[in-house]
Amino acid sequence: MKSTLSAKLFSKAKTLIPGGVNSPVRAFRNVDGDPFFVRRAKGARIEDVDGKSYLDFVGSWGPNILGHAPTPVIQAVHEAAKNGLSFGIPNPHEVEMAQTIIDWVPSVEKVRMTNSGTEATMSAIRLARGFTGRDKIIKFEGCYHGHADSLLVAAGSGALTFGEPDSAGVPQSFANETITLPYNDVERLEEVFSNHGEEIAAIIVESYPANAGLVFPRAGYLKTMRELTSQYGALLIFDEVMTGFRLAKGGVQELEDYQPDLTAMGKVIGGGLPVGAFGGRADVMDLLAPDGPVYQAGTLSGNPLAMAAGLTQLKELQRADAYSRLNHLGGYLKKGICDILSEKGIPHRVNQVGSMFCLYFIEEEIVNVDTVTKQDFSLFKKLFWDLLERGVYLAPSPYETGFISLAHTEKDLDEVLTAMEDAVLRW
Ligand code: KE4
Repeated sequence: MKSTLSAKLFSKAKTLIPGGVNSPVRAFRNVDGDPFFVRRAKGARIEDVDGKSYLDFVGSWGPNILGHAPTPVIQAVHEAAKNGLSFGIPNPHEVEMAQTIIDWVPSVEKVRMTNSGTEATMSAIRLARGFTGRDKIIKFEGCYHGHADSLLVAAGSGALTFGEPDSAGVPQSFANETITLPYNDVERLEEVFSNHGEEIAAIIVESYPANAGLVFPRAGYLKTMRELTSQYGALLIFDEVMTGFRLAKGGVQELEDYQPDLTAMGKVIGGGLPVGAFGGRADVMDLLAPDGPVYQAGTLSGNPLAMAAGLTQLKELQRADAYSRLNHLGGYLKKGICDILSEKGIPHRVNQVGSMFCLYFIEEEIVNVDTVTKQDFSLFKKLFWDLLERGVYLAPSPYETGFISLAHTEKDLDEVLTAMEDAVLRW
């Protein structure tokens, strides 16, 4: 390993922190390498501790929709910090954030803040079980909803009834309550409901799955989920932790025009600070403590700094052209990548919606995670390192989605495309 400061830090980190990281994906295991360490970031660029700078297409996995360290957000955090860092007592920012989320996401009538996306999805599932009095939930292979036990469950051998733990430490008894199905397979979904419909508390689904790259629901798939959950008295939970406030003010719900019963949110609404939220039908949300029997809590939930950061970021997104600009930049990058790889005759597919994109080295339609695993991972890995060398940071995993921010310009995207063309020409 090169004797860079990043390398030295990583060696030290591995003696102190499991895997040297505070979240597994940061360890670069999916690209067989070691991570760099960041010193600072501004706008579309990050700088590592050795002074090398990169155009960033990860954006802290979604929160940084304005780019890094946007001045209005930094100022808002400074101002809020002067008045105190955390109270554990209601503060005005929480009311303004709740009102903003309810205004932006029509299906949300009441909302509660959490400190992460995991807390949001975990709490939404507990609430759905409390509301329906049922235990089973349905999730989909390739969808990631954070690391709560009920959600770390792969499709078991008896996928129609029992799941299998997807992580050590998850009891089989927990996995038994999670039915994991292949995504985009409407027949399997209908079969589960006809056999177990009365036992199912909820479906939880990434509205656009973005943890197996970026996968789109087939026509009618979300409609079927909505119809089956309504028919059998189960709840539909949209996990919009990544897509919410990013693809549109109202997230995928606005684009697809389906209303879930509950929505999990996060990332963008924290402006880069720790945040999550879950909300939806008032008659469901009212079961939460202290009014109702479903307990849920958090010392730092709704803390003033994350609220100030998130509210300021959302205000910036109300600029007239914010989402049209993000959509334009996403389409611009997709076209450029496809032109380069088509010219070179390399099988590929770019799934892109708004400012989210994923490059796959496979040509067929990406139906679900099974298709994703068929792609040429060696080409992905080669491209990742070739671009990093040229100052472009893509997500260090073929299962992650890329993010463009309002700080990116066409000139930045041209820089990426030039780097990609230069790299691919040498393959
Ligand atoms: P957190 O608990 O990491 O805040 O959110 C969990 C979560 C929930 N739902 C969706 C759709 C998510 O994508 C996530 C977390 N996203 C990953 C990136 N794919 C976070 C990166 C990481 O794990 O370090």
